[in-house]
Amino acid sequence: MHDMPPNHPRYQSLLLRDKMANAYKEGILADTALIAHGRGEAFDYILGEKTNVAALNAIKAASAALLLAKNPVLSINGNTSVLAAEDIVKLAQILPAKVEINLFYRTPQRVMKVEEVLRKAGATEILGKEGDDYLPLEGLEGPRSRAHPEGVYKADVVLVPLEDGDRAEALVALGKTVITIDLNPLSRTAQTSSITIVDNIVRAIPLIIEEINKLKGCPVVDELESIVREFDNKRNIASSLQLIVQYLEREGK
Ligand code: PTJ
Repeated sequence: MHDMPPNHPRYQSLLLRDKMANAYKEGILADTALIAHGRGEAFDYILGEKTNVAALNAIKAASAALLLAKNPVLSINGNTSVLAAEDIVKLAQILPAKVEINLFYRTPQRVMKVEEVLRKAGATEILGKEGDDYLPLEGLEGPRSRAHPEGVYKADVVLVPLEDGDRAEALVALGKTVITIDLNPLSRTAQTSSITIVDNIVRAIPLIIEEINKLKGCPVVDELESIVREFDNKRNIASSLQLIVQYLEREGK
């Protein structure tokens, strides 16, 4: 970490930047990962860097969908592994859910690096490794179409944080419930997913864990089903946009 006093107003954000820059140097991240991170930061700024009510609403629906799933899978890319590996492992354990590496810019070296990050965070079973079986996902081309037969391929609910639009669209077209975490409510991923959490992944995953622990006590499946049924993603994304507008109006006064 560069010399940065903890009382610096942008301390948390600078810590994350440093983590990402180091991970890039270690070869864990894609060439454009830092650009993706910067875009996320910009949206986080205009959301007041806080989890808002619309995000909490989506987090509740996502948690219920994950609890109801027969085969939930957490799909992990470079950015997600660097920003949230420990929380991802915790989430996979409490559900339980499978963890699968899926990279947009897939190279064998990066797959191994991401695997190492997940192992260091405590993951024991990881799908999508080099040499693992895979089947092509309809609607995607090349290495990006790889899906593990026991993982994303047969999953009913998939969490795909910080994803690209094509993949989210392809998974939805295959009839899967797609949950994403994306700070940009206008991205194609955000717009096409089944449940979109417009929040920073570093805040959202711990909140999903908290919500799942709460909902786990829920004795009736009906209640979880009605949480998912009543959730309207389009309306919820519109609320996120409204909250951005309100925040900017307040700041502009
Ligand atoms: O590791 P790979 O090869 O799979 O590549 C990963 C990246 C993220 C580089 C790749 O999937 C990509 O280029 O993604 P995009 O199309 O830039 O989309 C990433 C989305 O995540 C953008 O809409 C960002 O606003 C959003 N985002 C970035 N950082 C965060 C975030 N959302 C939530 N929390 C963040 N910390």
